[in-house]
Amino acid sequence: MRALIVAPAGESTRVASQRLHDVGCTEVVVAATSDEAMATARARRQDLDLVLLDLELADSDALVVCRRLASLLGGVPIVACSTRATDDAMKLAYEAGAHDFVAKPFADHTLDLRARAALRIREERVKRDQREGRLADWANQLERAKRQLESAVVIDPLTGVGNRRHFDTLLAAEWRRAARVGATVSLVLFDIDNFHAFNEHYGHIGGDACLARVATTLAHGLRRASDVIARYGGEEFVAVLADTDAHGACVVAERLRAHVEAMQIPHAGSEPTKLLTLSAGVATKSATVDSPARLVAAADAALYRAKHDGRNRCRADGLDANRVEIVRMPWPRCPVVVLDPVLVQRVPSFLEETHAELATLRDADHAGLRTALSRIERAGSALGFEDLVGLVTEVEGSSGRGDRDAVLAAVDKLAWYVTHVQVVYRKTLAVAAAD
Ligand code: GH3
Ligand code: MG
Ligand code: MG
Repeated sequence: MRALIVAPAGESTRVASQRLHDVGCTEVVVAATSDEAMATARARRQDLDLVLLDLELADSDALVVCRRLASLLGGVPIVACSTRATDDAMKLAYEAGAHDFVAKPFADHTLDLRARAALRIREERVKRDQREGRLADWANQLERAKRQLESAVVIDPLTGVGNRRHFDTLLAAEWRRAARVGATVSLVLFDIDNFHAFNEHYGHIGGDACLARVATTLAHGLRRASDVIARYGGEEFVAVLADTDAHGACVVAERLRAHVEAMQIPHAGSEPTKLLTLSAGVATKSATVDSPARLVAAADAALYRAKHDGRNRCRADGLDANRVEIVRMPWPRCPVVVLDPVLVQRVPSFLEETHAELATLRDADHAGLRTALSRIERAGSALGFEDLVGLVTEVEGSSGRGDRDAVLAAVDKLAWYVTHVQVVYRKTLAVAAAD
């Protein structure tokens, strides 16, 4: 234990120093002036356990020094001492941050007992801080492990793109969003051609490396932030294309097919190109009248046709993909927010709850509005919807001014945002391209 005595040099200070030694302080530093005291406290703030402060410092106001020491040293107890042990003096010392007060001259054992009690408190505080530090470390480690686990649940480890489970959740979420806004969802199923023969010829390790390369090419070939690629299973991949019609989906499918062919990965067992290629099946359904299962089945049937027609080509449900003209489609100007895939379970319910809550807010009073808005802002910011802050502020500002029309317009704007926002669950790809 280490102590700092702030007191003018003299007999009383020498006695105090001896008593602090006697109660277990292995080191006692004496500072005779306030500057010296602050300098020592700053230099030794990590290893001081007790301060004895004489309130009759000659060079400055001891209560000011007491306050500064208390704020600098945090949990280190300060025992004030003075020859003027009046109620007022004690009250002022406690208010300035002192932990205890001892009258001077020190009566037999008084200082020893008080110093011992203060050191015990200090010891308890140090132990408590260490316990809390350990708990905080555990909590951080747990949080990290939880994130890794959540990520492992949705990311395919071989290819780095989303896995089948992620695809299922994502399609359900996108379907619900598309149903809200009356949009279509397109799906492209890709299947590598003759991959069984590839494995037989180049071995499974070569096959695995090839799958990772194809996944990277497919993921990088997507241009809209809202398009997502996932591993559907084995050597099959799937792209979910939001707000994309059948023509647009065929254009994307054909572009990705061509990208994979352009990689020129040798495939001895694949006729006639002798290159690794893939086939694609495209389907588009309206979210208001169809179902995700029927969308997948239609894409699967189209993929079967692509294989049947000779592989290395795209076929679309109800369309001849080879005759599709490339037309410029206006991209609906929905806000896009890119979020971590681990949030895929939480975000849709947040958006739906907020959508429902906003519908009830048109008749709410100022207080009701504030409560609901602060919940929306807090929950939205925690998930990563940064635009919500500005939109909520706009409603609050209008409400504060008592401008009813502006409040309704701002609530409508907020409702439009949560209805239309396009959430993309994507991690930055870190898949190394293997040779
Ligand atoms: P098709 O052109 O008709 O699609 O022929 P295919 O041989 O690709 O089709 P099939 O579905 O019969 O075979 C898929 C093969 O993909 C089976 C297996 O050898 C291979 N495969 C599936 N998953 C993996 C994987 O994770 N790693 C490797 N290396 N190969 C895989
Ligand atoms: Mg297959
Ligand atoms: Mg195949």
